[in-house]
Amino acid sequence: MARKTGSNQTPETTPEISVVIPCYNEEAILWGAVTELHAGLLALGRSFEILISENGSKDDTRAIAGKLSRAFPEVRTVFSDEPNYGKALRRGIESALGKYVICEEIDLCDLDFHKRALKILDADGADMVIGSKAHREAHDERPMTRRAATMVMNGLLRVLLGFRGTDTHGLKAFRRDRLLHTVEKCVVDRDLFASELVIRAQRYDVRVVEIPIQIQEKRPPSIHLFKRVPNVLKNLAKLVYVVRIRNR
Ligand SMILES: Nc1nc2c(ncn2[C@@H]2O[C@H](COP(=O)(O)OP(=O)(O)OP(=O)(O)O)[C@@H](O)[C@H]2O)c(=O)[nH]1
Ligand SMILES: [Mg+2]
Repeated sequence: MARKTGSNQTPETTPEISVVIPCYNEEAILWGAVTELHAGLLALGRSFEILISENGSKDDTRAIAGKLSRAFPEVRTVFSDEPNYGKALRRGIESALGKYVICEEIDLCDLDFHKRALKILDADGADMVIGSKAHREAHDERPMTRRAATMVMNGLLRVLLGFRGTDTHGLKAFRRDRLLHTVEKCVVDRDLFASELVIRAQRYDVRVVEIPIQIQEKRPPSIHLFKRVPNVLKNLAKLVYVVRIRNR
Protein backbone atom coordinates (compact mmCIF):
# COMPACT_ATOMS: atom_id res chain seq x y z
CA MET A 1 0.00 0.00 0.00
CA ALA A 2 1.44 3.42 -0.99
CA ARG A 3 1.24 6.06 1.71
CA LYS A 4 2.02 9.75 2.09
CA THR A 5 4.62 10.20 4.80
CA GLY A 6 4.80 13.87 5.72
CA SER A 7 8.56 13.80 5.15
CA ASN A 8 10.35 14.21 1.85
CA GLN A 9 9.79 10.75 0.44
CA THR A 10 6.93 8.36 -0.12
CA PRO A 11 7.83 4.68 0.36
CA GLU A 12 6.12 2.39 -2.11
CA THR A 13 5.09 -0.07 0.56
CA THR A 14 4.53 0.17 4.29
CA PRO A 15 7.67 -1.21 5.96
CA GLU A 16 7.50 -3.64 8.83
CA ILE A 17 10.34 -2.02 10.79
CA SER A 18 11.11 1.68 11.23
CA VAL A 19 14.53 2.53 12.63
CA VAL A 20 14.45 6.11 13.96
CA ILE A 21 17.81 7.85 14.42
CA PRO A 22 18.03 11.39 15.83
CA CYS A 23 21.17 13.01 14.40
CA TYR A 24 23.00 16.17 15.31
CA ASN A 25 26.42 17.25 13.99
CA GLU A 26 27.26 13.72 12.87
CA GLU A 27 28.95 14.39 9.52
CA ALA A 28 31.98 12.31 10.51
CA ILE A 29 30.13 9.02 11.00
CA LEU A 30 26.67 9.40 9.43
CA TRP A 31 27.36 7.97 5.96
CA GLY A 32 29.35 4.98 7.21
CA ALA A 33 26.97 4.15 10.05
CA VAL A 34 23.84 4.29 7.88
CA THR A 35 25.30 2.29 4.97
CA GLU A 36 26.46 -0.40 7.41
CA LEU A 37 23.11 -0.44 9.19
CA HIS A 38 21.27 -0.57 5.85
CA ALA A 39 23.27 -3.64 4.78
CA GLY A 40 22.62 -5.32 8.13
CA LEU A 41 18.88 -4.66 7.95
CA LEU A 42 18.72 -5.96 4.36
CA ALA A 43 20.33 -9.17 5.58
CA LEU A 44 17.50 -9.62 8.12
CA GLY A 45 15.19 -10.15 5.15
CA ARG A 46 12.35 -7.98 6.50
CA SER A 47 11.02 -4.74 5.05
CA PHE A 48 12.31 -1.63 6.79
CA GLU A 49 12.85 2.10 6.68
CA ILE A 50 15.59 4.17 8.29
CA LEU A 51 14.37 7.58 9.43
CA ILE A 52 17.09 10.13 10.04
CA SER A 53 15.65 12.89 12.24
CA GLU A 54 18.02 15.82 12.15
CA ASN A 55 17.63 19.25 13.73
CA GLY A 56 19.89 22.24 14.12
CA SER A 57 23.20 20.74 12.97
CA LYS A 58 25.94 23.23 12.17
CA ASP A 59 27.89 20.82 9.97
CA ASP A 60 27.00 18.81 6.84
CA THR A 61 24.77 16.27 8.60
CA ARG A 62 21.63 17.44 6.82
CA ALA A 63 23.23 17.35 3.37
CA ILE A 64 24.63 13.86 4.00
CA ALA A 65 21.24 12.65 5.27
CA GLY A 66 19.69 13.98 2.05
CA LYS A 67 22.28 12.13 -0.03
CA LEU A 68 21.58 8.92 1.88
CA SER A 69 17.86 9.26 1.20
CA ARG A 70 18.57 9.59 -2.51
CA ALA A 71 21.00 6.67 -2.51
CA PHE A 72 18.74 4.23 -0.62
CA PRO A 73 14.97 3.95 -1.13
CA GLU A 74 14.61 2.78 2.49
CA VAL A 75 16.15 5.95 3.97
CA ARG A 76 13.89 8.92 4.77
CA THR A 77 14.67 12.21 6.46
CA VAL A 78 12.85 14.52 8.86
CA PHE A 79 14.36 17.96 9.43
CA SER A 80 13.64 20.85 11.77
CA ASP A 81 15.71 23.79 12.95
CA GLU A 82 16.28 23.81 16.70
CA PRO A 83 18.84 21.31 18.07
CA ASN A 84 16.63 19.16 20.31
CA TYR A 85 17.10 15.42 20.82
CA GLY A 86 13.62 14.80 22.27
CA LYS A 87 11.83 16.69 19.52
CA ALA A 88 13.82 14.83 16.88
CA LEU A 89 13.04 11.45 18.43
CA ARG A 90 9.37 12.32 18.79
CA ARG A 91 9.07 13.55 15.19
CA GLY A 92 10.83 10.44 13.97
CA ILE A 93 8.45 8.17 15.89
CA GLU A 94 5.43 10.13 14.69
CA SER A 95 6.60 9.89 11.07
CA ALA A 96 7.40 6.18 11.30
CA LEU A 97 5.19 3.79 9.35
CA GLY A 98 6.38 0.40 10.56
CA LYS A 99 4.57 -2.07 12.77
CA TYR A 100 7.70 -1.95 14.93
CA VAL A 101 9.74 1.14 15.76
CA ILE A 102 13.36 0.88 16.86
CA CYS A 103 14.92 4.00 18.41
CA GLU A 104 18.63 4.04 17.61
CA GLU A 105 21.64 6.30 18.14
CA ILE A 106 23.99 6.88 15.23
CA ASP A 107 27.08 6.02 17.28
CA LEU A 108 25.61 2.66 18.31
CA CYS A 109 23.49 1.14 15.47
CA ASP A 110 23.34 -2.15 17.33
CA LEU A 111 21.91 -4.85 15.04
CA ASP A 112 22.29 -7.46 17.72
CA PHE A 113 19.84 -5.45 19.84
CA HIS A 114 17.45 -5.23 16.88
CA LYS A 115 17.46 -9.00 16.43
CA ARG A 116 16.94 -9.79 20.11
CA ALA A 117 14.24 -7.14 20.54
CA LEU A 118 12.35 -8.22 17.39
CA LYS A 119 12.36 -11.80 18.60
CA ILE A 120 10.59 -10.71 21.80
CA LEU A 121 8.13 -8.44 19.96
CA ASP A 122 7.37 -11.13 17.33
CA ALA A 123 6.55 -13.60 20.10
CA ASP A 124 4.34 -10.93 21.73
CA GLY A 125 6.51 -11.18 24.83
CA ALA A 126 6.34 -7.40 25.37
CA ASP A 127 5.07 -4.17 23.82
CA MET A 128 8.34 -2.35 24.42
CA VAL A 129 11.90 -3.64 24.76
CA ILE A 130 14.58 -1.43 26.32
CA GLY A 131 18.25 -2.11 25.64
CA SER A 132 19.72 -1.26 29.04
CA LYS A 133 23.35 -0.27 29.50
CA ALA A 134 22.90 -0.48 33.30
CA HIS A 135 21.48 -4.04 33.32
CA ARG A 136 23.56 -6.39 35.46
CA GLU A 137 24.54 -8.37 32.36
CA ALA A 138 25.27 -5.26 30.25
CA HIS A 139 28.73 -4.20 29.20
CA ASP A 140 29.17 -0.42 29.27
CA GLU A 141 32.49 0.89 27.97
CA ARG A 142 31.62 4.60 28.34
CA PRO A 143 33.85 6.71 30.63
CA MET A 144 33.22 6.60 34.40
CA THR A 145 31.60 10.05 34.60
CA ARG A 146 28.93 9.09 32.07
CA ARG A 147 28.24 5.75 33.73
CA ALA A 148 27.90 7.60 37.04
CA ALA A 149 25.55 10.16 35.42
CA THR A 150 23.33 7.30 34.20
CA MET A 151 23.18 5.92 37.75
CA VAL A 152 22.34 9.30 39.31
CA MET A 153 19.68 9.98 36.68
CA ASN A 154 18.07 6.59 37.18
CA GLY A 155 18.06 7.13 40.95
CA LEU A 156 16.30 10.48 40.51
CA LEU A 157 13.75 9.00 38.11
CA ARG A 158 13.03 6.16 40.53
CA VAL A 159 12.57 8.39 43.57
CA LEU A 160 10.79 11.29 41.88
CA LEU A 161 8.71 9.54 39.23
CA GLY A 162 8.40 5.93 40.33
CA PHE A 163 10.50 4.57 37.43
CA ARG A 164 10.96 0.80 37.64
CA GLY A 165 14.01 -0.32 35.71
CA THR A 166 17.67 0.37 35.03
CA ASP A 167 17.75 2.61 31.93
CA THR A 168 15.46 5.00 30.10
CA HIS A 169 18.01 6.38 27.65
CA GLY A 170 18.93 3.08 26.10
CA LEU A 171 17.95 1.71 22.72
CA LYS A 172 14.26 0.95 22.43
CA ALA A 173 12.04 -1.17 20.23
CA PHE A 174 8.26 -1.20 20.42
CA ARG A 175 5.03 -1.93 18.65
CA ARG A 176 4.03 1.42 17.22
CA ASP A 177 0.28 0.97 17.78
CA ARG A 178 0.83 0.20 21.48
CA LEU A 179 2.96 3.30 22.15
CA LEU A 180 1.32 6.05 20.09
CA HIS A 181 -1.00 7.03 22.95
CA THR A 182 1.99 7.25 25.31
CA VAL A 183 3.95 9.44 22.87
CA GLU A 184 0.95 11.79 22.56
CA LYS A 185 0.83 12.28 26.33
CA CYS A 186 4.50 13.24 26.72
CA VAL A 187 5.12 16.84 27.81
CA VAL A 188 8.91 17.28 27.90
CA ASP A 189 11.47 17.36 25.11
CA ARG A 190 15.30 17.38 24.91
CA ASP A 191 17.11 14.64 26.86
CA LEU A 192 14.18 13.84 29.13
CA PHE A 193 11.67 12.89 26.43
CA ALA A 194 13.15 9.39 26.17
CA SER A 195 12.81 8.95 29.95
CA GLU A 196 9.25 10.26 29.99
CA LEU A 197 8.31 7.85 27.21
CA VAL A 198 9.48 4.84 29.23
CA ILE A 199 8.06 6.04 32.56
CA ARG A 200 4.67 6.86 31.04
CA ALA A 201 4.62 3.52 29.24
CA GLN A 202 5.01 1.82 32.63
CA ARG A 203 2.28 4.01 34.13
CA TYR A 204 -0.10 3.10 31.29
CA ASP A 205 0.55 -0.62 31.75
CA VAL A 206 2.40 -1.05 28.49
CA ARG A 207 4.40 -4.30 28.84
CA VAL A 208 8.01 -3.11 29.09
CA VAL A 209 10.99 -5.47 29.36
CA GLU A 210 14.70 -4.71 29.59
CA ILE A 211 17.51 -6.62 27.93
CA PRO A 212 21.24 -5.98 28.41
CA ILE A 213 23.29 -4.28 25.69
CA GLN A 214 26.99 -3.89 24.98
CA ILE A 215 27.88 -0.22 24.63
CA GLN A 216 30.85 0.74 22.56
CA GLU A 217 30.39 4.22 21.10
CA LYS A 218 31.98 5.14 17.78
CA ARG A 219 32.76 8.64 19.14
CA PRO A 220 32.22 10.71 22.31
CA PRO A 221 28.81 12.51 22.56
CA SER A 222 28.39 15.66 20.48
CA ILE A 223 27.15 17.69 23.47
CA HIS A 224 29.18 17.69 26.70
CA LEU A 225 27.49 15.99 29.65
CA PHE A 226 27.64 19.04 31.94
CA LYS A 227 26.07 21.32 29.33
CA ARG A 228 23.02 19.06 29.34
CA VAL A 229 22.44 19.28 33.11
CA PRO A 230 20.46 22.60 33.36
CA ASN A 231 17.90 21.44 30.77
CA VAL A 232 17.61 18.00 32.32
CA LEU A 233 16.87 19.54 35.73
CA LYS A 234 14.36 22.02 34.28
CA ASN A 235 12.50 19.28 32.41
CA LEU A 236 12.68 16.97 35.42
CA ALA A 237 10.98 19.62 37.57
CA LYS A 238 8.31 20.07 34.88
CA LEU A 239 7.73 16.35 34.63
CA VAL A 240 7.44 15.90 38.41
CA TYR A 241 4.93 18.75 38.51
CA VAL A 242 2.82 17.34 35.66
CA VAL A 243 2.93 13.70 36.76
CA ARG A 244 2.96 13.98 40.56
CA ILE A 245 1.01 17.21 41.22
CA ARG A 246 -1.33 17.52 38.24
CA ASN A 247 -1.57 13.74 37.98
CA ARG A 248 -1.50 13.82 34.15
N1 LIG B 1 18.32 15.59 16.02
C1 LIG B 1 19.10 15.62 17.10
N2 LIG B 1 19.81 14.53 17.45
C2 LIG B 1 20.61 14.58 18.54
C3 LIG B 1 20.73 15.76 19.34
N3 LIG B 1 21.60 15.49 20.34
C4 LIG B 1 22.03 14.21 20.17
N4 LIG B 1 21.44 13.67 19.07
C5 LIG B 1 21.62 12.32 18.54
O1 LIG B 1 21.22 11.39 19.51
C6 LIG B 1 22.06 10.24 19.48
C7 LIG B 1 22.76 10.03 20.84
O2 LIG B 1 23.54 11.18 21.10
P1 LIG B 1 24.93 11.13 21.89
O3 LIG B 1 25.57 12.46 21.66
O4 LIG B 1 25.67 9.89 21.54
O5 LIG B 1 24.45 11.10 23.38
P2 LIG B 1 24.68 10.02 24.52
O6 LIG B 1 25.12 10.73 25.72
O7 LIG B 1 25.51 8.88 24.04
O8 LIG B 1 23.24 9.52 24.75
P3 LIG B 1 22.75 8.71 26.02
O9 LIG B 1 23.93 8.02 26.64
O10 LIG B 1 21.74 7.79 25.42
O11 LIG B 1 22.15 9.75 26.92
C8 LIG B 1 23.04 10.46 18.33
O12 LIG B 1 22.53 9.84 17.18
C9 LIG B 1 23.07 11.98 18.19
O13 LIG B 1 23.41 12.44 16.90
C10 LIG B 1 19.95 16.92 18.94
O14 LIG B 1 19.98 17.99 19.54
N5 LIG B 1 19.16 16.78 17.83
MG1 LIG C 1 26.38 8.16 22.43
